[in-house]
Amino acid sequence: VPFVRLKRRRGRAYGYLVENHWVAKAGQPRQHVLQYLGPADQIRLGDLPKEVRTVALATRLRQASESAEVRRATAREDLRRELRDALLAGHFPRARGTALRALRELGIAVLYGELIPEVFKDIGERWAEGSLSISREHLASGVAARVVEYVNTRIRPITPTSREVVLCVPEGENHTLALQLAEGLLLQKGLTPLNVGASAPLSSTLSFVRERQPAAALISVTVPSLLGSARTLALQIRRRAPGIPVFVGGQAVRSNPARASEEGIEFVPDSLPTFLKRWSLSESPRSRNRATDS
Ligand code: B12
Repeated sequence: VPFVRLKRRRGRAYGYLVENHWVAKAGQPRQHVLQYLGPADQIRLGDLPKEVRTVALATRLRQASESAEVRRATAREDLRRELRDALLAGHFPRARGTALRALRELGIAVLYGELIPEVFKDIGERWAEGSLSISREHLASGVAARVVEYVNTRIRPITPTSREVVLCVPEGENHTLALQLAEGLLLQKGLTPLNVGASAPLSSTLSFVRERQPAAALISVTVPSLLGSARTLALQIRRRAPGIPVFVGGQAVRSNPARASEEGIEFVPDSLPTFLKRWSLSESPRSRNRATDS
């Protein structure tokens, strides 16, 4: 009869489906591995043959997944702290190394949707209360921009297409890190981000969108008093380039989640990875993409 054996290696348990064979010559049984089942925290009892599902095994698998959860949470906290410290120190190689480790261990959705915003929330609070100078905040933002740029160049799309998505902020908005995060997340989805960044006058953004006819436009707005400008930008895009879906998100939207969406304009209070995970381009009308002048 087969059974499951859990073997510990470097603090983590791994499962094997094994069977005992009687070895006459040796006068004792020998264990025979039928199948390697992977890390114990990832084994689901229901996937195993009925005859091996014991109460004791269920308990041990539950314990394994609980301690894996603790390990992940600790690793996440360590990475967040290391990233914050490296950014505040203005240390690019260390910040890049930590970001790459977070990318590997936690994935891009956690790095871009949780760690980086949390680190900057922390930095922003210290800056607001005066315990962090403007220079150090600027240093951290500058290094973060370079790190995100670096991580983005290493992203390989899952399913490449050539569809373009315009990324912009309303006039007067200087918080642009979210646009860079969106670049990486869109690249991963196989889309081509066109990040027009900050300080573009409204008219220029409008003619750009009209000319490129992207699959969508994403607007990020951080400063709450610019929420109105973001809405105007969205309405103008819809007027000048009808049919292009526009999404408005960012801290200003998150702090006003009741904002009603309008025809073709959606105010999204989610993080970028959460939004992009549920957003599928097939919902939006196909547009003419011009893969010219780059
Ligand atoms: C870095 C920073 C700056 C840098 C920006 C550098 C740059 N190139 O981006 C600089 C120095 C330019 C700056 C300037 C200012 N800043 Co500033 N800044 C910050 C800081 C520390 C981090 C912002 C950031 O990049 N966060 C990380 C990003 C990635 O997180 P996020 O924006 O939340 O994005 C997530 C979601 O919101 C969402 N999302 C974002 N965009 C979109 C879009 C879509 C479509 C969707 C679906 C989702 C989505 O997904 C993202 C995660 O995946 C914040 C503190 C904080 N709490 O964030 C203050 C903060 C935003 N700044 C603040 C202020 C006051 C200012 C200034 C007015 C300061 C001044 N007196 O000059 C100016 C304003 C300039 C302007 N008009 O824009 C205040 C805003 C307070 C308020 N509520 O009004 C904050 C909160 C600091 C504070 N605690 O007081 N700032």
